[in-house]
Amino acid sequence: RLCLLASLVRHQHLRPPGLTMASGSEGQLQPAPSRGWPMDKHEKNERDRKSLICIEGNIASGKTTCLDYFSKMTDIEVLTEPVSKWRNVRGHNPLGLMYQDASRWGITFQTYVQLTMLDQHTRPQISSLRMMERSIHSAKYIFVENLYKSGKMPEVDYVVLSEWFDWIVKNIDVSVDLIVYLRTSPEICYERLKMRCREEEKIIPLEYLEAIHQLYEEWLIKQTLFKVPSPVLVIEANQDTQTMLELYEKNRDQILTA
Ligand code: DCM
Ligand code: MG
Repeated sequence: RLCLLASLVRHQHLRPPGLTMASGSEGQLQPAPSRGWPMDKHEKNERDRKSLICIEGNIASGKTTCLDYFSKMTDIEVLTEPVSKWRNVRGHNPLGLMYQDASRWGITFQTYVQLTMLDQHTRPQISSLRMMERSIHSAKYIFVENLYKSGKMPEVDYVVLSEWFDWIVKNIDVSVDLIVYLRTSPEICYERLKMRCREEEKIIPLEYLEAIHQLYEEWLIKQTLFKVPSPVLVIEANQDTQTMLELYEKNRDQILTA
């Protein structure tokens, strides 16, 4: 499947408008990273026949619309971000606490995000294709990084979380076969955020979305900051819902080639 995708990438003319491969992966697809966790042969073969696509993008970039579209196909397993757990873990709301006071609660929330995303990555995969909203990789490279870079996460919190993350990547299979990056302008996300009206997110300023956007661009487009775990397919996603749905329809097969 990766070979097929690689050949599609090399033959630029096969790519419909609105879709590009990120520069760092252009024409030189890397094989999926080797899996560190000791697995017996049977288990490894089972996993190798299955693919994981992660839908990445800024807050309110339209990931849910994208996942909703693909969830209508019976042979795809869709895992959305476990936001309801993040808003209610045994009666506590770490997402809300993080937005109220990131310096105090950033580590608490991101530790829980890392755990719940690890749970998603390692859940037994039933169908041959799974789509996930974001990944353990963006949790670390985008959100934890942003908290640290903006001075809201103390270095010791950042280091401890990084140690956990590095251990996980080295010892557990959290590999990804394709990242689909929904590329939006922060202003568009800001508008969509206001419309969806999630209580905890009402205090998010435009500057926060700009910072997250910048990190996504550096990670997935420039590919200068951190390891990119798979090839990246970029979808320009500023357009309205109807146009986006048509774009997914038109490019369905190419996205699913992964
Ligand atoms: N979120 C976060 N840190 C993460 C992942 C998500 O702070 N590692 C937040 C951003 C949004 C919400 O969770 O407020 C998820 O919504 P969305 O999927 O629209 O980004
Ligand atoms: Mg979402």
